[in-house]
Amino acid sequence: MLLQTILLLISVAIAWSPTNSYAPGKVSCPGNLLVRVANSISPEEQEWVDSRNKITDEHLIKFLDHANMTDFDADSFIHGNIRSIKIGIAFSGGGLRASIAGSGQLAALDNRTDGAWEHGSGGLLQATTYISSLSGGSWLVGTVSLNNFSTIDNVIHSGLWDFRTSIFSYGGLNLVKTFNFMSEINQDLEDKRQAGFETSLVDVWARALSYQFFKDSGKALTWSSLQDFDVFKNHEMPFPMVIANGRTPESCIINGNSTVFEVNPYELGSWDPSLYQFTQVKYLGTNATNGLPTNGASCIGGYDNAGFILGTSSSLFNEGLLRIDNVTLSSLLSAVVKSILLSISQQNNDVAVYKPNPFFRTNAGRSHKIATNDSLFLCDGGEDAQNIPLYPLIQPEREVDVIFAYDNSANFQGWPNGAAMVATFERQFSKQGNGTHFPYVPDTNTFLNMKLTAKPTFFGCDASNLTSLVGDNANIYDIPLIVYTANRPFSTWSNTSTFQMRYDNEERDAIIKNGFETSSRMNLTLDPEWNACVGCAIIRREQERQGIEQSEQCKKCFQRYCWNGHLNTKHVYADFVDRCIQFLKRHYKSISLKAVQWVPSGPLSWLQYIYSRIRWFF
Ligand SMILES: *[C@@H]1O[C@H](CO)[C@@H](O)[C@H](O)[C@H]1NC(C)=O
Ligand SMILES: *[C@@H]1O[C@H](CO)[C@@H](O)[C@H](O)[C@H]1NC(C)=O
Ligand SMILES: *[C@@H]1O[C@H](CO)[C@@H](O)[C@H](O)[C@H]1NC(C)=O
Ligand SMILES: *[C@@H]1O[C@H](CO)[C@@H](O)[C@H](O)[C@H]1NC(C)=O
Ligand SMILES: *[C@@H]1O[C@H](CO)[C@@H](O)[C@H](O)[C@H]1NC(C)=O
Ligand SMILES: *[C@@H]1O[C@H](CO)[C@@H](O)[C@H](O)[C@H]1NC(C)=O
Ligand SMILES: *[C@@H]1O[C@H](CO)[C@@H](O)[C@H](O)[C@H]1NC(C)=O
Ligand SMILES: *[C@@H]1O[C@H](CO)[C@@H](O)[C@H](O)[C@H]1NC(C)=O
Ligand SMILES: *[C@@H]1O[C@H](CO)[C@@H](O)[C@H](O)[C@H]1NC(C)=O
Ligand SMILES: *[C@@H]1O[C@H](CO)[C@@H](O)[C@H](O)[C@H]1NC(C)=O
Ligand SMILES: CC(=O)N[C@H]1CO[C@H](CO)[C@@H](O)[C@@H]1O
Repeated sequence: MLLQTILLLISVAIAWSPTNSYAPGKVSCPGNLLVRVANSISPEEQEWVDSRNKITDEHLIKFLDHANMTDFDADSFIHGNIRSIKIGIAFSGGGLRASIAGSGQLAALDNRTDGAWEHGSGGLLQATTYISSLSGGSWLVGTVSLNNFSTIDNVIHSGLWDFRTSIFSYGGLNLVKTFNFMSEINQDLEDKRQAGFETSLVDVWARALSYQFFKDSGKALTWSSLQDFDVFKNHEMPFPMVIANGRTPESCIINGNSTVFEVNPYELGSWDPSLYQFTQVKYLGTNATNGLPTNGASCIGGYDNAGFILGTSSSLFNEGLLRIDNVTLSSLLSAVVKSILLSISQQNNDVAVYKPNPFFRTNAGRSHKIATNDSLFLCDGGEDAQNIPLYPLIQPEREVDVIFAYDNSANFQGWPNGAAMVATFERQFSKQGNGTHFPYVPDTNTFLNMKLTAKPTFFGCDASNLTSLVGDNANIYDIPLIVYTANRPFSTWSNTSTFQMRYDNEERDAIIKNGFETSSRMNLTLDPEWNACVGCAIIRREQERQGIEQSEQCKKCFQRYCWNGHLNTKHVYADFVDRCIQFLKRHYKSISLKAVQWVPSGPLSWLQYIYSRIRWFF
């Protein structure tokens, strides 16, 4: 009994920072180098995915059986495959809007959600191998993953995700609560400094965020602790990843040439030629040269605080902390705030400083810029315009067959216009593309004009049309098919501002419901065959690899959902439509699906009719 208790305590301790606080502390080093070249997935990931495949195979059979596909036998197809089908899901950035809308989209794929099996795509999440996220999307994936792969319902009911007061004014008018919050953050930063580490604004941001996303504020919760969660060890959840952008020290410009980083439960690093290295995320903070602890330095644990990783991916927002209103702060409080602000390094407010740099003097990258500085600088994963985290999912080493890309960006009146897809498409042709491939997508005007954001759209439907993208060595069947779904108003205006940090519970729940409806074709009412079409997308690459002809049903689905390669690059009559909508909104405060199907009759209804025609222009 005692032994069991001790073992339990040890196993709990592994999951947390060795100091049981925000400060990193000494741990013993692993037997191997801390870095490796990015020419494959890590052995740990490989082993994990091999086991996960067995589980996703079985769930996928259940999902496909239930999808009511004609002329298709899921069991013999999946068991007869050369390799397991791998599904990836990506959640875009876009602040709390992206987290909240994304959570509804995710809930519709999660078989544990009420109604998802009956009128959503329940079970798809259970059949998924990878789930990637950035910025606001990472708050969603981070919350779910690090709370024991919780359901969205549980997250909401456990009291997390309370956005009634903004994180920038946590505690609201309750000065005692606010004071405690500020003092605790101040103490956490002090702890980290005392342990010998630099702090930046992202540390404050990381700590603040954690109060909304983790139980007991996740002070000592590490990102790598995912490795120790039973749900992860038993391969019962998808493999979570978050994205950040690297900044070469001498430039602050983030563009197609910047280095894209991913953080997964085992590693942090980049596939890009400018780094082409991964380091073990558990030992961040260790002084190392080319992956070897410098002068026999001991290794460090706890630097990879979970909030710190999410804060890095969403560093764009930490500027908000500097806008804390001096006037309304009591003098006591402002003393604490000042002490926090004075204690952080003032260089670049949107940049997370990782010092020591885990890649110091590594030399596999083509450009050695990142490896020569003693600090590694990372910032918001969406700052390079690739606001959907597709990058880890299109790495050929991961062999992903289909990606469900959820776009909750704000490009046009708070709605997405496919710009994130275009950015990822273009990047494959740059030096940094390094052998990644992404199907053809049109320009953003076409996205709007052809209503590719109005309902889910498939890209790269025929691998045979992609030969011009790949060189001689690459395999067209390794380019994933993309199922793109954009944020859309079904039952509520879900295009709230990216910087809105306060939501009351009704607004939050309405956007979650709308997200469910977005990813389920309005609970399957707009297309009762939707799950069959999803099934057709999932099995497409494997069918192509085996030379199997699509069923008539799948052909029809593809006619319905695939981008047909046509362009319509004209500017929409944005101004006109906008003015109409403003006018209509004054008369109709609420919107509903009725507006889409409205038959004109009675006074004012012609307005609704016009509205139903034009709103799908967006
Ligand atoms: C299954 O699909 C067929 C034809 O596609 C349709 O007639 C039938 O109603 C569907 N069944 C269910 C339960 O959706
Ligand atoms: C769609 O399903 C979800 C989950 O069951 C539910 O919350 C929502 O109210 C449904 N929407 C409609 C329009 O029925
Ligand atoms: C989802 O849950 C239902 C029961 O609620 C079960 O019959 C089905 O097999 C599950 N599907 C998957 C893919 O796990
Ligand atoms: C995590 O979830 C599993 C079910 O998925 C449950 O059996 C386990 O007790 C949970 N663990 C904690 C620490 O909540
Ligand atoms: C690392 O980058 C920072 C920020 O650009 C710069 O101030 C510093 O001098 C660099 N250090 C080295 C050793 O190059
Ligand atoms: C990327 O770098 C190359 C040269 O190294 C330059 O020609 C190109 O314009 C850069 N791309 C962007 C988007 O800045
Ligand atoms: C890492 O090395 C630097 C410079 O040698 C030193 O100042 C710092 O204390 C070291 N940190 C740890 C955790 O050993
Ligand atoms: C708050 O006050 C300090 C000094 O009084 C000033 O330096 C700082 O810029 C102010 N911050 C804001 C957000 O106004
Ligand atoms: C939401 O969308 C509507 C219609 O596109 C637009 O009129 C409104 O301004 C948008 N709201 C925000 C906050 O962007
Ligand atoms: C693929 O190419 C064929 C023949 O060129 C064309 O008919 C078809 O529309 C293309 N499919 C897509 C999805 O672009
Ligand atoms: C497929 C491909 O081009 N991979 C390259 C990615 O970048 C590294 C580092 O420059 C090269 O070694 C790989 O060959």
